Amino acid sequence: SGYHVAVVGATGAVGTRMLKMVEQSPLPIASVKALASKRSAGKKLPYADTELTVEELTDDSFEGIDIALFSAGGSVSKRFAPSAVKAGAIVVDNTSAFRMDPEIPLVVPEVNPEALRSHHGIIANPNCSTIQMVVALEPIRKAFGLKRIMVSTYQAVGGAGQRALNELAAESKAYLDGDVTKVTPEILPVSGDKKHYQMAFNLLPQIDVFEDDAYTHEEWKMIHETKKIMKGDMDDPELKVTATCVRVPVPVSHGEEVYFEVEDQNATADDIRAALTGAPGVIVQDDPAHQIYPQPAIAEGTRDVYVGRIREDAENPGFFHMWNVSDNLLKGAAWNSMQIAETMDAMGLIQPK
Ligand code: A2P
Ligand code: 11C
Repeated sequence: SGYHVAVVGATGAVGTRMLKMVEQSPLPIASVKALASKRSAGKKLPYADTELTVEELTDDSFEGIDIALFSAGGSVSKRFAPSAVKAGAIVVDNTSAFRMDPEIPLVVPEVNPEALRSHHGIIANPNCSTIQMVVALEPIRKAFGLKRIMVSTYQAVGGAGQRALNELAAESKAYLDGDVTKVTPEILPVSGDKKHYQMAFNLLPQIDVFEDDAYTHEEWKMIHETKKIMKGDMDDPELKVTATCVRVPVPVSHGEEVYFEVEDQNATADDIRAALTGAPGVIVQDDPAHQIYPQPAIAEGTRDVYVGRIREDAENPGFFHMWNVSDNLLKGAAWNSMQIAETMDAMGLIQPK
């Protein structure tokens, strides 16, 4: 016996990695179903030493399924997650469809695993840029209290999906061949928005659509998701968060410069470094004398959040800077989702049927 698992969006940038996370999980896995749109039905995907045949997602896809990992966009989750719950599956949803629903836990296992206990069948997986930031900030909040976060992100193209990665590759090649205009941008910054811009050898200060207040929706997510995840602790005073999100021409792994204020005015950079050393999911790479600091090219393919460049702000007591990097498709998505399922198993909240 073991868990029957379904991956919805199995052909995508996150879905293919979800299959890897299932394959590498220590949980007993009895079967795996790869679901995607009608376009991909019949396509083969590698799994362990065999392959899976992609099936079209329908309301009947979840019979006998214990764990359903969703990453096929918010509208697909809204439409099909209820069918999965009805069939008795636990849904871990990697889209923004349910994150702000007060009845639905929004979980990063290193930060707020206890929130899993109040689930009603659906668990929301936060946005990638939120996840890596809260993993790095939670040990600091626990030790010194946290008053304020000001974050600037350097986000990888893979966050916008496989088609965005293909666009970056095509533009980069055209640029190096001498004429980047040979490729017409169609996806970035946001596939559904009116204008599209060159990403190769460029920076785009727009991730997701603009809100009325001139913040982008990605920035909105970092602000509100962080509060929902971190303020689960009732002792925490009001936490102030602001964000600026920028897309950089890196394929995988987001970087973040996090400027934050702690409550304990006596804390030093050494204290912050000590609190992060050995913290769950965190690896400190912070040795300026030897030019050691986190980098996307090194983080890609791994599950941890790497933290470095920790330093006191020279002019504002109680304020610090740190730089963190994590694979946005793993800890930011596929791994955090599977880790939620593994944590629920360890907490006795799920078991194979
Ligand atoms: P498909 O390959 O059949 O289009 P990415 O984030 O990399 O763009 O991947 C999106 C994933 O979501 C893909 O697996 C895609 O499948 C899947 N998907 C998109 N629309 C639907 C839909 N209506 N029903 C099921 N899966 C969908
Ligand atoms: C990006 N953070 O880098 C986005 C991708 O809410 O799950 C993830 C969007 C989300 O484009």
